[in-house]
Amino acid sequence: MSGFNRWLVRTRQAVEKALRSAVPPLSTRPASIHRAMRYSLLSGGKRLRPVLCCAAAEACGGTVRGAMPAACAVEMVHAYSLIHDDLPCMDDDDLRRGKPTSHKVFGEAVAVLAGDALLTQAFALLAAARPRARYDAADLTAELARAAGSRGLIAGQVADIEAEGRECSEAALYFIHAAKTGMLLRAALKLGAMCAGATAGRLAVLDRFGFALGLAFQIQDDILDSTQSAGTLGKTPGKDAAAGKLTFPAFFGLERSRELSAYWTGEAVQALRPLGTCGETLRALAALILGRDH
Ligand code: GRG
Repeated sequence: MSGFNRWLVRTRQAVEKALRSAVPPLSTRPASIHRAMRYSLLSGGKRLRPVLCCAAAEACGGTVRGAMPAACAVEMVHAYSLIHDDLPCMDDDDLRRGKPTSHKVFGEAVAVLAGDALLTQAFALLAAARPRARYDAADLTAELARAAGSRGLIAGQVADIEAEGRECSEAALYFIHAAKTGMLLRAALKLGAMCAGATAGRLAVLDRFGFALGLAFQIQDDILDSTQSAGTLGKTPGKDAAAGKLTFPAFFGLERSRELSAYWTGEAVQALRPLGTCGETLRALAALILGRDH
């Protein structure tokens, strides 16, 4: 196993352990909400955002341990967004990560509340974080709020819903995906760097990397969605196209989407240059993320 693969296994294990203890156990009343929170949070995602957060911390001289509260907070926001995105009033999905979606198992009311509770708990974690010099818990909280709020994730989701079945511009396509996918990836990287006390210059480097990585990741996701099976993806494929969603393959076709994915991958790698050898793990993660099949 390569040094990077060993790092990845170790870091993912540390993330899983931290996530398990970051939400109340089933013995906390009411058990139903904690069961639903744990079902979605601990159901085997790729943990890309927490791992990027930890790698960014190390690239800036910090530690995985120091970045862990922020890494868990970002994953909780991600888990909340997936629960809500799968609801009948949004994408109406039955399958996520190869398992029934939260509302299919627990009913809509508990699923909505599990998402709300995970989002709330994410900010509680950050409020208790003790980052290094330059930043405090309020800075971390503001960063995550910016990414998750109505100028970030939610902006992307609303623009996505409003674009459905309509003729839209290339700018609208980029806006939706830079917000829906890019904002949380950028926040994961910046929060990791902030936990390490990184300079504003370093944060800007990671932000540029996250922006390009987010676009490459989303284009790749759209391509996978239109070319892979439910078994590989762990979710129902082709739903976006069927719903008239504004995706990269729908707008540009598969061939051009593949070129764009390669272009933004190149931009992401280029953005890491100022980090020199400190950016090695992030570079390896970008290659892994963009070579994935689910
Ligand atoms: C606030 C309801 C709400 C939604 C915000 C994030 C989002 C918008 C919706 C979630 C669905 C979606 C298609 C998001 C785009 C980003 C993306 C491809 C998410 C899947 O991320 P992975 O592949 O998932 O990292 P795992 O399962 O590995 O954690």
